[in-house]
Amino acid sequence: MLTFYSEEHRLHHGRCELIDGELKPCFEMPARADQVLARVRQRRLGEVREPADFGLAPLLRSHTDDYLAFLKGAWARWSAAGNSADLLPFTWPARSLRGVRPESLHGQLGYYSFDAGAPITAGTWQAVYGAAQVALSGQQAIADGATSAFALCRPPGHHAGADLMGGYCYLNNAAIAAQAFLDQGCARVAILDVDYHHGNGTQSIFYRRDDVLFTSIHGDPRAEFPFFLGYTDETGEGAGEGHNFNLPLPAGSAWDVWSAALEAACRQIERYAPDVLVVSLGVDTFKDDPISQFRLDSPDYLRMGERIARLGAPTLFVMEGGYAVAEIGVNAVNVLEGFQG
Ligand code: SP5
Ligand code: ZN
Repeated sequence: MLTFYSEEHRLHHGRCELIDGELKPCFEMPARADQVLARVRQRRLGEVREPADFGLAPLLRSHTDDYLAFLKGAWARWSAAGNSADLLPFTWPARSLRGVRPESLHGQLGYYSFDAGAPITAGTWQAVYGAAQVALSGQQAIADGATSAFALCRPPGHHAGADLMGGYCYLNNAAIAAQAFLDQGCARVAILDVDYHHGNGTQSIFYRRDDVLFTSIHGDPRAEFPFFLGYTDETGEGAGEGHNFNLPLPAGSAWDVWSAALEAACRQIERYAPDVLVVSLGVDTFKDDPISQFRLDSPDYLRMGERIARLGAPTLFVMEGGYAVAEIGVNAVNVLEGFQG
């Protein structure tokens, strides 16, 4: 399997996030991608390629132009005012406030985010742009006839909405790739999101559409981030009705419970008969993940890949979460090796 990877991910390295009332070093760090790349090479998964540059146009298919302009320009506005610390939001337009777009940088930061988990640093735009190009390069490889590809994206993307960052995510790499398949003539794309957290951004981008089936297995949002989306009664709207399928699971879920949910998701995907499959591949379902509550073990990821392969669709794997850094490479590449058989 071809892997796409860019060194530019390194330009994004947030300093801290708020965890249990303390500022702790960001769990979403460059070493994550390094570990995955090292394992890809160690297992000789296949060639590792630099991404091509498809420009901004395919990003604008899933994100608004004002949001992209904000993301691209935020650091320059911040540093021009004499700042060098990470740029973090602290006020949001929650209920009873207005969804206006203020002029100030911090007002706009709240307007374009849903949590304080997506710091903007000097290199964030370059890194997130690079990650989107990595996803698009994987998409292109499959459009050109490959049966699978791995987009080793960092930062991750599935929490990012059309004009919203959060949960370590800025650009929705999986959504951007899925939209590119449609724009190149695919009629139906299925997205299977196996990250521990609900892919709220991906769901929201495609919620009213019937050309994308979104399925997600995740920690029950009644108890887990992102809390405000990911419930079973979210089934799609308008033309999208019946094309959104959430499978929340309780804390402590291990492979027996998780694999039953995977089976249910796979049946939906089989019924939809997609032209291609995009997998939002988070491995924060691992038993020793520092911020998550499922209990998958490393060999379970081989089984996961095997089941996904039985769907029989050309498959683009897009890296999402996974914060047990020492094991992230083994777990992610196990899915890919399981897929290859
Ligand atoms: C892409 C992705 O996986 N994003 C996840 C963002 C999660 N942010 C919220 C983390 C809250 C962690 N609380 C853990 C408490 C441990 N004592
Ligand atoms: Zn996650």
